[in-house]
Amino acid sequence: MFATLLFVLMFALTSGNARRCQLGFTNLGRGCYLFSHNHATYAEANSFCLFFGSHLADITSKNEDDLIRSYVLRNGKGSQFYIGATDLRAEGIWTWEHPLRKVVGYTNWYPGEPNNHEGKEHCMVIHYGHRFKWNDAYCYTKARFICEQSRI
Ligand SMILES: [Ca+2]
Ligand SMILES: [Ca+2]
Repeated sequence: MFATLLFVLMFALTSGNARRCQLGFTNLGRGCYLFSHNHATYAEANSFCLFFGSHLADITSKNEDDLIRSYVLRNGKGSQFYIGATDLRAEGIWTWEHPLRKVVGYTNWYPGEPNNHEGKEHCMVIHYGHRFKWNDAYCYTKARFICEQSRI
């Protein structure tokens, strides 16, 4: 099954139209995104995205944020998704991981977040209960996640 998936993926990679996204990824605006159906910790989600030639999504503009939020609201297959920022390196200093840079400029934290609840929240999620605005959450919760890839 996994071998078949890999074969299909390789085929999609080599025969893909330049304007389309890799198999499994959805085109929104200028990006390609994979909205996972499986649940993983932050570290597992990060590895999954990298394995498929992508990275956990970094959301750097209102336009990109609106596209992703409206997609998950419409498609509603999960309540919580990891995206690609943490403050694991230094508490309270949020960084997008790919490429590594501080979360500055556009932000969309839910009111009261990030709150580093119990001193244990270091990974960014978007949650249905927060209208998919940003929250800091535990990194080891099994949650869905969003990978992002440049167009191929
Ligand atoms: Ca934190
Ligand atoms: Ca929080």
